[in-house]
Amino acid sequence: MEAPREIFLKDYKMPDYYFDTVDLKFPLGEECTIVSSKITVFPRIEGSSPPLVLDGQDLKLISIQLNGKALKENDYDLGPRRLTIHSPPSGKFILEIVNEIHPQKNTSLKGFYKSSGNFCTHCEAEGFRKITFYQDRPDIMAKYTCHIEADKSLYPVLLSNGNLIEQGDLENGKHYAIWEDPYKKPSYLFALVAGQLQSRDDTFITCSGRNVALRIWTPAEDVPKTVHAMYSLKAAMKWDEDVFGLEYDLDLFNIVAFPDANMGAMENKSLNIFNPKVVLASPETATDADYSAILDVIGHEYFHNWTGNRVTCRDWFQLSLKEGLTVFRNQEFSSDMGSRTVIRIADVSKLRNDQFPQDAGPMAHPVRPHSYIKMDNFYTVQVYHKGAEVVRMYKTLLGSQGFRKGMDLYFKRHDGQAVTCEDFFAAMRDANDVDFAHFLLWYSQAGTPIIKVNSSYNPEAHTFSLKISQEIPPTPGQPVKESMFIPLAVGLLDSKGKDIPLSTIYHGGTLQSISRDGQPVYTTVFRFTKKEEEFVFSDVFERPVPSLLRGYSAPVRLESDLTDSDLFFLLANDSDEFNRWEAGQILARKLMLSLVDDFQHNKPLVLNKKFMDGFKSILSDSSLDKEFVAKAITLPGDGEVMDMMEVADPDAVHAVRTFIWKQLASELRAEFLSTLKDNRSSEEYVFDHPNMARRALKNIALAYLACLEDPETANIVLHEYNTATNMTEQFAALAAISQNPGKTRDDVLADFYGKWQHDHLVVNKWFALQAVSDIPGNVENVKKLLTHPAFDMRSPNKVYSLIRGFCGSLVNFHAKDGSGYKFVGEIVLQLDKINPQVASQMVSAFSRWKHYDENRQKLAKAQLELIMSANGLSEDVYEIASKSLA
Ligand code: 0A1
Ligand code: ZN
Repeated sequence: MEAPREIFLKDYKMPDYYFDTVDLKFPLGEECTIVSSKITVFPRIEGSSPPLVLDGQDLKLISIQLNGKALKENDYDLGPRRLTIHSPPSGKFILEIVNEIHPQKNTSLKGFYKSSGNFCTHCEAEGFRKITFYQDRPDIMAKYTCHIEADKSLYPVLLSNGNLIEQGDLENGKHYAIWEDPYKKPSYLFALVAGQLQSRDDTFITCSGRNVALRIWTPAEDVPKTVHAMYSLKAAMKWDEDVFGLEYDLDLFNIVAFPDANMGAMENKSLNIFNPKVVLASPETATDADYSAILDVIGHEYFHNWTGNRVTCRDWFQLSLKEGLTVFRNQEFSSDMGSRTVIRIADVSKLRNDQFPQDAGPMAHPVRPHSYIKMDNFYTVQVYHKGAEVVRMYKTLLGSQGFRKGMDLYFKRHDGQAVTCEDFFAAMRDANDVDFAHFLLWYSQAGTPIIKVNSSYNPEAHTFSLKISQEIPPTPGQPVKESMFIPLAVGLLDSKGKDIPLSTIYHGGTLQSISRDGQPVYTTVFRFTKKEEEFVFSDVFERPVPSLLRGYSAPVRLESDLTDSDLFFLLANDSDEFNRWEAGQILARKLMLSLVDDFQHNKPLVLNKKFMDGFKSILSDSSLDKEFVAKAITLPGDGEVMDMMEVADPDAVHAVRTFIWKQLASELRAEFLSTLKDNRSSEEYVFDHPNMARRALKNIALAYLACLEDPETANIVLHEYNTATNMTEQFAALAAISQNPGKTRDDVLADFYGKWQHDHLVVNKWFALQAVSDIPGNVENVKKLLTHPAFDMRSPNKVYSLIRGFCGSLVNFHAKDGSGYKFVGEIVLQLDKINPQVASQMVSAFSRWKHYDENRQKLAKAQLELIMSANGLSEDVYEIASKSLA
C-alpha cells in the first residue's frame, strides 16, 4: 500500500506525451479478462524522450512492446500505482500492453466489473487505470476503437462508444463487435457493456435533418418502463438545439440501465450508463419525484455531450467546468419543461439543506478545489450545485443573449479541447466585452458569503437607499477572504404591492440610468463588489418594501432589516414568485429558531397567530399554482435549520417541527380536508405540471392530517393508501401513516412490502422510508433490516436507502446514547472492504460533528477515531475521516 498522497492544483504539469489512437481488445472471460491495448504515442516536445509514466491499479501486467519489440524487465519499473517506461523511443511510437483483470471480483464498481450477470465499466474519475495501463488524466484525448469478444448466448449485446463498425460470429459459440468512436475523448468517457439486455428503440431527427437511432437498454422485463426515459431523451435533444443551438453529433445514442452502480448516471460518449432508478418508471411503481428526476438526469447526461465531452476538463480540479455548467443546463431544461418557480425553489432548498452545511464544515472546499487525495470525494454539492449557481450568475449578469454569445464563443474556441474554468470565464467576458475580473473568486474561495442589507427612505429627497456589506466566513485553509462579485437583483414594491418602475440610482457618487430604451424596469441587478457599498434609488415617491436577491440571484446568506410585516407583505404581493416563497421561508425560519430557543429553555411552545393566518391564506388562495402552495406550506428542512444554529440541537429541531406541524394540522384541519378532497385523482396518471401540482398539494395535506393521530384522519389516510392508483399517492399515504408508531404502521409497511417485493426500486423506497424515520429507538429496526433478504451490502442503491437514509434521521442517527453513531461507524468499516466510494459517502455523515453539543461531539469523534485506526483503510474513507477530525 502506498501512503495516501495529496494532489494539488498548483502542481499541474502538461503531460510529456500525448496519445493519438487507442485500440482496445476485450475477450471477456468467466475467470478473468485479458485486456490488450495498442496506443500511438507522441512526445509533447518534439525530439524529447523522458520516461513515460502510466497509471495502473489492481492490474496484472503480462507484456509490453514498443514499436513491436518486447520490453525486458529492467526497461521499466512497475509499482502498485504506476508503470514507468524508462527510455521510450523519440518521436511517434506504438505502445502495446497486455494485462489481466478480474471484473468478477471487483466489488468497488469502479473500472470494469461484473454484476447481475452483465459486464459494465465506470471510469470517472480515475477508474480507467483499473482496466489497463494508461495516462489516466482528462487532458489526454484520443480516438478509441474497442473490440469485444464474448460468449454469444451469455452476452448477446456488446456495446461501446461511437459507431458499430463490424460484428459477427466466431467459433465456440462466441461473437464479436468492433466499435469506433470518431471523436477524441479522455479515458474517463470510455465505456463497455456486455450482457443480456433488450432495447426500446426510437429515432430523433436533428435540426440539420440527420436521423439518430436512440436505444435504451435494460433487462427484458424492464423495457416497458422506459417510455418516460425515451420521452425525456428526445425532449433534451430538442431543447439543446433550441436553446443552445447544439446538435447531437453521432448517428446512434445508447442508454443502458445497469442495476449496480455507485452513482446516478454517467455520460460516456454515446453510451450513457444509468442507475435504473433514474431510467425506469411506470405510474404504478414510480413517484412524481422519480419522473422528474429521470427528466433531469437524462437531460444532464445528454447535455454533457457538449459540456464535458466535446469540451472537457484539463484536470480534475476543473470538474465544475463540466458539472456546474451541466447542472445549470439541466435545471434550465427542467424549468422550461415544468414550473420555473417550483424548480428554482427545489434547487435553492438543496443548496440550503446540503451545500451550505458542507461549505461551513471541515469538508468545505471551493467550487474548484485546491487539492484532493481521492477525486471521487469531490463530486460534491460545491462542485455541482454551487458551481451551477456560478454559471447562473454569468447569465444574470449578461442576460440571456449575452450568456448565449458566451457559450457560442466557448464552443468555437474550445471544441475538442481539455480546458479550465478561466477559459469559460474568458469566453463569457470576451463575447460580451465586459470586465468582471474578480468574479473568478467564486471558483477559488470557499464558504457562503453573508450579505447584510440595511435600507432607509428619505421622503424629502425621494430616495431609497440600500447599504450593503459582505463577509465570507473562514474555511479550512482560507482564514481570510476577499470581497466577492455579487449580482444582487432588486425590485421595489409600492404600498399597494405593485412593482415600482426603477429609473435611476446613485452609486459610487454617480447617477446611473437603469431604464432601458424608455421601457420601465422593475428589477435591476446591482454588481456588488466591495466590502460595503451603498446603492440609492432616486424618484421613489413613497416608502417602498424592497424585494431583495430576486430569483436568488447569488448563492449567499442574506440578512436584511425587513420587518415581519414587510415579509408578510412580500409573501402576499411580490411579483417575483420565488421571493414570495422566500418571504414565507424567512418567517418560518425565524419562527422555528425562536421556538427552538423556547424549547431549550423549557418554555411552553406557542404558535404565532400571524404565521398561522399567513399559512392559511396561502393554503386557501385558489389563484396560486398548486405546487407553489405545496412548497410554500412546507417548513424549511432540518439541514437548513440546524445549519443556522450555533450548536445544532437535533432534539429541539425535531420537537419544534412536530409541534408546528401538529398545531397547523389541528387549526387548519378543515382546510386540509377540503384540499385533500378537491385534489383527488380522478383520471389516469399524467406526468405534467398541473397533475403533479395537484398531487403534491394533496399529498402534503395528507401528511399534515396524518400527524393528528385521531381515528377519523387515520381512517382517511388509510383509505388513501388502499385506494391509490399510482405510486406517488400510494407512497405519500404510506409515508404519512408511518410517521406514527403502532400496529397500523407495521401492518401497512408489511402490506406494501408484500405488494412490491418483486420490484427492487420500490423495495428501496420501502427501506429508505423506514431508515429515515424519527420513531424512537429506530436503530434496532434498521439493524434488523440489514438482515432482511432484500438487503445487500454490495448494492449501492440498497446502502443508500438504508444507511444513508438512517443518517438523515435527526432523532436516531444523533441518538444521545451514541447508538446511531456506533451503528454507522461499524457499517463504514464493513463497507470499506467492499466499496470504498460508497463507504466514504457514509462517513461524511460524521463530518460536522463539531457542530453538535459536547456529548455528541465526543461520541461522533470516537467513531471517527475508530475508523481512522482501522487497518487497510481506503484512501476514500481516510480522506473524509482525517479531514473531519482535523
Ligand atoms: N459525471 C457524472 C457522474 C459521476 C458522478 C459521481 C462520480 O463519482 C466519482 C463519478 C461520475 C455525472 O455528473 O452525471
Ligand atoms: Zn454531470
